Amino acid sequence: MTETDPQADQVAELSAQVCAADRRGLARAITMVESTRDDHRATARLLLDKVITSTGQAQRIGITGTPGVGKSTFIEALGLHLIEQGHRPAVLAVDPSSGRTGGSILGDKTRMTDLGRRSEAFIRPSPASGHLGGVARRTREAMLLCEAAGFDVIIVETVGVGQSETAVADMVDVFTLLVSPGGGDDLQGIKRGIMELADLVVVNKADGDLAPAAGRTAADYRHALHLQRPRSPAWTPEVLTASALHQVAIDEVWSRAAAAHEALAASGDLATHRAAQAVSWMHAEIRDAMLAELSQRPDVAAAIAELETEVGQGHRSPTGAAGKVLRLLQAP
Ligand SMILES: Nc1nc2c(ncn2[C@@H]2O[C@H](COP(=O)(O)OP(=O)(O)O)[C@@H](O)[C@H]2O)c(=O)[nH]1
Ligand SMILES: [Mg+2]
Repeated sequence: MTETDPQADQVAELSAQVCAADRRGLARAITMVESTRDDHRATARLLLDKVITSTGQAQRIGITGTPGVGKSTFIEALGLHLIEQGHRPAVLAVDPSSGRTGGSILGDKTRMTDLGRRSEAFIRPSPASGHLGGVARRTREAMLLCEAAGFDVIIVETVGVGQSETAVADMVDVFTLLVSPGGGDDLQGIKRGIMELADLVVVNKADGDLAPAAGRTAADYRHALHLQRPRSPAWTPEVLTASALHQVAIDEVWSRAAAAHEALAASGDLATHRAAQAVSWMHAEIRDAMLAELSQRPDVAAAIAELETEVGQGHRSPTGAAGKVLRLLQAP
């Protein structure tokens, strides 16, 4: 009767360690969800199912901005401020470039040395793997594990490459755009779609010679935001100025982020939003699992290879080819 199931044992051990806020256990659990090995994925699924009821208590904050705008400096200052306030921040990242180039755009986590040294904080760089969907999924799963471990503010950082801002906006509650002081040209450099996702815009580097320009940039952004419809009737996006380097107005940024969170929660939009996010993650998981399943059926994989040629040469329609693959899948 006491037959052991190594996978169940491992899940029980990891989930106990995570829920006991054991940092090494948490790091191991995240490594498990980041792995693409089939057995690791299976363990990760069981683990996530086990901890899911211990998640959802954190404030999930996204931060984006172009390289050099001061994200790392800002997150370190914010993280230290949060610790002072009695919070336990976890910092995660979505950086789809890190796998491909071997060097990350974001990844200078060494810059966050003071925060990294604090036992109240947890910093995890972006999973180093190819496509955005996979990287985003693993960050989402790491976020859940961090929440189960009792981290109560999750900061997810990304840089404005490809669709990574959208992916991060889709996993957080409050999305923050960090910008530099600069003229109107700068404002136009920010993709329109990104502005529409922002709950807060922070003009960083509002210090020294850059202070007057920061004020003008803030006014430009206020004007631009004024022209667009807020994402939620409960919260109108705000523009703030701050200096991450000199730790000026970090407290104010946090208090406005917390206010946004509170307003969204009070209106019920936060719950609606999270439910929609979770359901859309599920659909993404189903799609990925289906595709993985497809590639594991040799007959189907061979048919797809043939169909690719036919479709490429224009002998068969893409729709017809997809239908043929589906019929093959349904065959026993
Ligand atoms: N003057 C000033 N410089 C800053 C500020 N925040 C960051 N920097 C500098 O900007 C550069 C890029 O910062 P970093 O945090 O690495 O930017 P990231 O690429 O967005 O992560 C570094 O040299 C920082 O010291 C700030 O508030 N004021
Ligand atoms: Mg950085």
